Amino acid sequence: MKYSSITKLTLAVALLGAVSQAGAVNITINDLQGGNGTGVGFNPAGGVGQGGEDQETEVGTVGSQSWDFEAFTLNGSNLKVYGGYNILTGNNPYGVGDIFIDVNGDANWKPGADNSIKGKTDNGVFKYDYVIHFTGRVGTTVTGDYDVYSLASDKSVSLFETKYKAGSNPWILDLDGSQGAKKISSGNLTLTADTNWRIDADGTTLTGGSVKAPHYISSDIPLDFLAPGELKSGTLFKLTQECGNDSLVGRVADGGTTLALMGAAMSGMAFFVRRNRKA
Ligand SMILES: [Ca+2]
Ligand SMILES: [Ca+2]
Ligand SMILES: [Ca+2]
Repeated sequence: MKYSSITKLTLAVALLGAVSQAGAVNITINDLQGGNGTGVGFNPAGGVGQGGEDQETEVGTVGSQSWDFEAFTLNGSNLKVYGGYNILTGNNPYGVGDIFIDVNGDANWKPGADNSIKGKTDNGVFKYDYVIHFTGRVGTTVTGDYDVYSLASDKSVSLFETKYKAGSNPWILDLDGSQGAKKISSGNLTLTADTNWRIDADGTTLTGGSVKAPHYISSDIPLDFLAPGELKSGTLFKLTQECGNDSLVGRVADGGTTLALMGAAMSGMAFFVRRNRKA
């Protein structure tokens, strides 16, 4: 049976529609640090929403929207960060951390992996595989430009710790001390502000926004630097601030492989459509 170009195009568009509806998922999981920061609208017992991460900072810290990381979402192979904390300006006096990625399930991301606050540690402790490292850092601000490094899981990669919360460690890559970090990609992240109290994050709800302290939604962070097959169930993302006030953890759930494949299928279909337009 031979399809006409128009039929092929219709099929491709229908598939694109189906994929885009099913594609975006909130992958946030609980950071496993008990309790909650103290503040108006912050329940001492813990946060709300997916992973209990909304209206939540770590115990003993300031609980407020301006310190709250809220969610990681994944759409195909694009990662997004949601938070009341402004990644680009930071929140005086503490700037944003790097986004650490584990692709083989051996990262020691849970509290207790590194109990001390001694300034630096190394990736023999944490075993992350990649890091999205923000550049152009001046004081608490970053430009949104970032470089991506693949990381050796040993002492050849040095990491800065947070100042106050061991359970949120590590903070950022210590580039000067890291022969085992290899630059493989780069990009730029921008933010969109939403001042509504309640917003939708890919089918889940985030709260606490206002004109004074909005929700900041990052642009897509393409994960196409990962090797084929590395974006799958169990792949994990981790982010915090210099103080460690809020730790945000995302992990691709079971069925995530399907999600990633759908992302790949979507790219394939876009190519298919373009080819047919030329014909
Ligand atoms: Ca919030
Ligand atoms: Ca939070
Ligand atoms: Ca948290």
